[in-house]
Amino acid sequence: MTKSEALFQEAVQVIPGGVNSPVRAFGAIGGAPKFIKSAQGAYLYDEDGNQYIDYVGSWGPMILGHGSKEVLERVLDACRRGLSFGAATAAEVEMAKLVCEMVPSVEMVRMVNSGTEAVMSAIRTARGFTGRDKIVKFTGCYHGHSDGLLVKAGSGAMTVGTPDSLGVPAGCTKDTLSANYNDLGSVKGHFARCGEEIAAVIVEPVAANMGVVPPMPGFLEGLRSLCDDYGALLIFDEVITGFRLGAGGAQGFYQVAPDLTAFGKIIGGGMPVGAYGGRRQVMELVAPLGGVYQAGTLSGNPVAMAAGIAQLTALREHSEWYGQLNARADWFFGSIEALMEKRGVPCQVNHVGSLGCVYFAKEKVTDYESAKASDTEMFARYCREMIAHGVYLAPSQFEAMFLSMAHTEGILLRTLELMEECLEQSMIG
Ligand code: HOZ
Repeated sequence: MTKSEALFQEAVQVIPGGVNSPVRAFGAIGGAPKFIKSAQGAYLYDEDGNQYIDYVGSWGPMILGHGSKEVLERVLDACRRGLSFGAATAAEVEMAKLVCEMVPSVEMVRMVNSGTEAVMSAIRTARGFTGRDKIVKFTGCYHGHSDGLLVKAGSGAMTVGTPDSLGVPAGCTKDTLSANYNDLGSVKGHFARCGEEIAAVIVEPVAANMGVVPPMPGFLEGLRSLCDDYGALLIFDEVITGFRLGAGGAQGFYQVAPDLTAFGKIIGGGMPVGAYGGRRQVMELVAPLGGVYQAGTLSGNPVAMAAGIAQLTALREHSEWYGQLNARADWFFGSIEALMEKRGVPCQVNHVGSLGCVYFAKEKVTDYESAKASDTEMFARYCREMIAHGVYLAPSQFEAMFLSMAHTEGILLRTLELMEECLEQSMIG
């Protein structure tokens, strides 16, 4: 038995499913999860001493690669000065200024501890601002695990087959309306029926929790106009896309400005952080300035701020990195497509910049239904083979692949070689 297997056996006795977040249990692909001991650059190392090329990157934040020197030095320095004060710090001001400077639609920002908290608070703020209760979300988009948003959710909720969670009182979701991603008509329908009651439309500008589904041309712009027409707010959940598709996130990439934005893990450079921000007039409603209450002892934690400042500063100072990373990613995902075609594997490779997904599907994937049509059995076989060959992929068809600055051309080429070896085994099943 491997150390990972032994640890998993122990873990399931004391942690539900043996993991602290459902997708990590490998339930969608089978087998015991790998227990990770350390990471450096583009590599992960498990408790058994195996090395993996990592395409999870802690689900996005490790855009500089693991163990970035800038981030580590700043974090260690912050640790020596104190782990938590529960009081205002200069680092929070520096962090807020960085976010506002890099994302022009954000004029004020509030730090929280996770993407879940960021989204939940952004929605409360939108409801407070508009005096309305209803929100529109998209089927297959995942916005964290707060009650009102576990409606037709993506990510782990999609994998474990509980897109609507148990334990959520009907009252908590009665104001959540679902629409179809990339289908403006479905959003228009909601506005036509009850536009005056809709506080906000929340969307992942690139849906990255049902695999990766790019917005079709005009979709984000259409949401912007509908919100303007009906006096609703547009909220972008940039937990995955923020500071990844470019310094200005998806909103900079697609040139559509939301009223509010939720950020997550990436602004913590690997530490637990989230933030929400947007138009000054809206954010001025947040306590203690306004009547929308939200608080937290660990919000703006000095160690997390140190990591975030180091990562965002590096990204701001080297904006050319995005061009390099995205170009490398274009080539890599294009090569995967070519490889699959060569081997006659029916598949769709979706990607936007350094975010991508290989779906084992015959038809284009543009929304939840087409994502669900992919062959998850085939994915499971392929994913197990890839991991066995030393390529660590998210253990679910409905999660993204993340590239980092540490994924050199050599590492990507090696991945393609390993992928070619794996395809045969996974096709046979
Ligand atoms: N919901 C996360 C990915 N979209 C997974 C988080 C985790 O397991 O760490």
